[in-house]
Amino acid sequence: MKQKIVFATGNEGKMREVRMILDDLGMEILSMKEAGANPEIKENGRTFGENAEIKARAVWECTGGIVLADDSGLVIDYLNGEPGIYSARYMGEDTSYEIKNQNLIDRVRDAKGQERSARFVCNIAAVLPDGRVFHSEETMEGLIAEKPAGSEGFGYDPILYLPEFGKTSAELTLEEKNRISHRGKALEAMKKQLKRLFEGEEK
Ligand code: ITT
Repeated sequence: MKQKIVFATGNEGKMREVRMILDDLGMEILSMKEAGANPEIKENGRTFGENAEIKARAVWECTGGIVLADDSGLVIDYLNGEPGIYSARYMGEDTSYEIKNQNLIDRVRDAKGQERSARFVCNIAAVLPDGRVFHSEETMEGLIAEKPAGSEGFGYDPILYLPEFGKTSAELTLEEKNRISHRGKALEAMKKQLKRLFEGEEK
């Protein structure tokens, strides 16, 4: 039987990326919904890492096994790190990203060049069957775009402009984004940690 990993997210955009990135592990990847877990999760941590661990642990309490979670967000230097760990909740969970993205662009309108620096951050927490927790964290660096562009991805992708590509994150294909993104890199690092652990345990 295939080994399973449960991924503790309710965000479909994240889940689509995660499935592609974890595909080569040869394990069955289940969303928490598919695993039948729907715990009440209070994301009251002070960092991406604390929140990722809160989500992974809450789902692990329901399912056991291996559970991964992602806490991520957009950090804008000109706004002292906002929206940061509050990215999903910024202006309210039900406010459209069209409105949130335009609002952030408006708030940085006086910033020029490098003053517009920003990044996506992703922390992945993994809880193992025995309850041990491991983390990985990565970023994708860019600038806040002058105007939103692109329709791929989700969330704040249309406003993170990536100078090396001359495009926003929402103008990359799923494959291109996964190769360079905060989530792609953090999950690759986590895959390495997990492989090392499993190999160590088989000896
Ligand atoms: P879960 O907690 O269920 O995983 P969530 O969307 O609430 O879903 P977070 O608390 O980690 O997840 O918030 C992450 C938010 O940061 C997300 O909703 C987007 O607004 C933003 N974000 C993170 N990664 C992103 C990406 O790759 N592209 C665009 N926006 C991203």
